[in-house]
Amino acid sequence: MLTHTVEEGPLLNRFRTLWDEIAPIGRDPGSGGYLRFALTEPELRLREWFREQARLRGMPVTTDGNGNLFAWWGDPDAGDAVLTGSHFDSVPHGGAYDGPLGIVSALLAVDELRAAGVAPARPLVVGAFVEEEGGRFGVPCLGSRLLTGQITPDRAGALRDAAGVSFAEALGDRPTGADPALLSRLAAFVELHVEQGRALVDQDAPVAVASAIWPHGRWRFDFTGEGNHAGTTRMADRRDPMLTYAFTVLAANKEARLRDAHATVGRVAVEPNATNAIPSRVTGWLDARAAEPDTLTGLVEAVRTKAAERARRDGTEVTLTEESATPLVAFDGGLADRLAGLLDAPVLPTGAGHDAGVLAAHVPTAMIFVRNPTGVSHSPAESATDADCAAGVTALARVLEELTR
Ligand code: HGY
Ligand code: MN
Ligand code: MN
Repeated sequence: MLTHTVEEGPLLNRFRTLWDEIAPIGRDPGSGGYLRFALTEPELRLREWFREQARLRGMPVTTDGNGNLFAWWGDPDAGDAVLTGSHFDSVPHGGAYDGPLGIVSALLAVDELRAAGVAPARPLVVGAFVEEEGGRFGVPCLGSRLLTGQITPDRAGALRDAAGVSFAEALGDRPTGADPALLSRLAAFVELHVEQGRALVDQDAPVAVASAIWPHGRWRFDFTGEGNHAGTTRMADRRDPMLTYAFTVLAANKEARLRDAHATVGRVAVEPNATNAIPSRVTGWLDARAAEPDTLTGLVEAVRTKAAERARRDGTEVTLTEESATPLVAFDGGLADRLAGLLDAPVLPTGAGHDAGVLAAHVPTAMIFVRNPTGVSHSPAESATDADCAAGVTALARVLEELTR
């Protein structure tokens, strides 16, 4: 096990030292991206690393029975605690920073406060949420949705990964679900996250405070037709769901552009998925997001209508199933303004979902973004400079000092 005592020296070096401890974990040598799916070996190693880092800091670790971990500086039962943290899991071949930066920065912020002799007047707790990306079990922010009761333990426990393993099996037990007692002991939640866009690069600012998260969701399209031989079936006789799927992808792109919204189909499954067989079924997942709820509703309805029209032409069937939905999240305005003033930082919305977006309905919540020079995320190209990450730690430490007075 890699052990690490708090290094002396500039924060930038201490960031790099701690960061280098986790950088190799789950990294795919081919793509340079990360394969850190919830509760699989790489993410389990990161959870163990988290426990070790907490132990080195004398911070007891609790769990809420849903796979979320909490390392406490102060009495877990005292109440009025300030939570900070993020997630370890990644999308397939995702970047290094999305998630882990919030956890590493939180640990280093604790070190900064202690080195400055700060004694928080209320508990400070570092959280690691499970399955934020939904990359293994299909529902994003699964851990924070369980904690807040947004999803039932039965539905969450029954979610299965591509190999058929259920979340309950991966967790080792049925998730316990909502924990209102824990939520009632939280006074605030601040999540630091790498920015997933170019706003900070264009504003030349190292950190920003979040104002809102766009409403967004995931919808599963199931297209069914008639599987048949690629060589002997006349084009006029086909009922090819791949055709309806392809048209739907183009329609989603067009309808999003018309609404200045975002629509992505990044995941598809084909049965039987053979080069020389007309598919019997094609499943495509639509990720749709828009600045306003009505725009999002209109976008999804337009895509559904176009898909149904095309299915009639193709002689195929199409069904649409909502798999997850996140309403517009307007972060606590007073808190956002207070942090923006404290940090002299810009305030900006994001189209990316976060655990902070789930907790915001239960606890005063804020987000701090750290500049991403490429603006790219959910890709190996995601990046952040050590200097900006150190600036993020400093910003988070100042915010936590302010909130735990
Ligand atoms: O998909 C998202 O917006 C987040 O990164 N889970
Ligand atoms: Mn992400
Ligand atoms: Mn994230």
